[in-house]
Amino acid sequence: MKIEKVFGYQVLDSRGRPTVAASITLDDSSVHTARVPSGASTGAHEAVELRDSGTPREEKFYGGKSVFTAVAHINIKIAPALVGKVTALQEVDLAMKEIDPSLNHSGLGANATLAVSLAAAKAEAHSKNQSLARLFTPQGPLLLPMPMVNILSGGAHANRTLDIQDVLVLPHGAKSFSEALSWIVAIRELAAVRGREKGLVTHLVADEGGLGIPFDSIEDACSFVVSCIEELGLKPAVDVSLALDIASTQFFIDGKYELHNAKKSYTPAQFVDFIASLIKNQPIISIEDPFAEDDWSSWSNYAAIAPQQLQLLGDDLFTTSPTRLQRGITEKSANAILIKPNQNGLVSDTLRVLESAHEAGFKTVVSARSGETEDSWLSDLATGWKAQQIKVGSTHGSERTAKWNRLLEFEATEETKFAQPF
Ligand code: 2PG
Ligand code: MG
Repeated sequence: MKIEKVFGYQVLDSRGRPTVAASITLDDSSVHTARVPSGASTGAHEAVELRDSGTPREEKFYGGKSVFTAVAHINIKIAPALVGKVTALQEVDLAMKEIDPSLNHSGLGANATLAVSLAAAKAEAHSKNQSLARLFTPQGPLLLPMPMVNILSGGAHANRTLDIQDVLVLPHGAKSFSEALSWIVAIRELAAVRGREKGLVTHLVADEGGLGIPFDSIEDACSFVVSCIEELGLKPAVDVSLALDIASTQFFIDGKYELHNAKKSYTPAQFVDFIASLIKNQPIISIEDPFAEDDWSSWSNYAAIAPQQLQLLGDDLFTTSPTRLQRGITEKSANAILIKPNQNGLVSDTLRVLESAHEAGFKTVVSARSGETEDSWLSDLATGWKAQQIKVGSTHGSERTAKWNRLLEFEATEETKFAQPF
């Protein structure tokens, strides 16, 4: 099938901030639309998200965050290069690289390129009469990813109620995706009730749908979630383990890790020890960004002493970049990578990063952003790509449940297997 029209426009994300949508119309008149997400704790090495701040296109009521420049790039630069071509993700991505050869997509904007790339993937799936997940796994059971789900939010997502960004749970003892999700919903509900009883603020639903409950110490936040897991009759470390997103780049200031709520300041070497003791004392199976995005030596120092079964996960460290992943593999900085398509800017290149990670024996977690939309392509990608893990925030907010519901749809209607990465 051929591409008849490519069209970009501005929509809103779950924080009410502008983001880019793109639609591709094929010559059978079908329309394939994709919307891109946006982060808050954004890594310095991510592909460039174009916003209009300081440009003539800036829309005054959006505080510089409008995306009309990126939208114009779709309509004026990308569309003419694609109209009339056969729809194929690889070709579309290649055409955009020819228009803007920069590695970080600073010319067109990664928000423009990703919107078109995703729409192209959806259009190609349609042209083959497949779902987006089946475009990548045409045959055999679909591998449903293990959900890594936010219970407590802090950092940039919840006005720093916690020094770290998230306390999440991994229900690795569950036998099916739907059982895993039922445990998570129960843990989040109970955490809300117990938090309220203790007089902690729980009215706040944070950016990713988690609970914004303030704790001064990371250990106390972890123990609180563990107590909820136990109260439900689930066994910590056996049924459900903790996962933390430390998002430490956010509090790495002048070479020191500054925990404001805990009123503590650590040198990198001291912070390595701090993380090591946290991991010893709590049933944590995965830790993301324990060290800052360019503090490579702390990463490899800790990796050398970390328990073997611990998932040491790079988000801001790798920013879904092939070169940064390569460095991490060489320096043995981590053993897992967070895969965020909008950190990279193209679907095909994001898949290549995931494949290189798997080849190097790394685990992969396909991840949403804190600013999301009701689109559910992420669930198709995580499943079709056999990522084995997915992170989309909590179980509140339609932009989050859209992803969970897509996975429940696969489980209900397709032949599936539930990934067991732990
Ligand atoms: C992260 C993400 C999602 P953000 O740090 O992993 O939780 O946050 O999208 O704000 O970068
Ligand atoms: Mg992160």
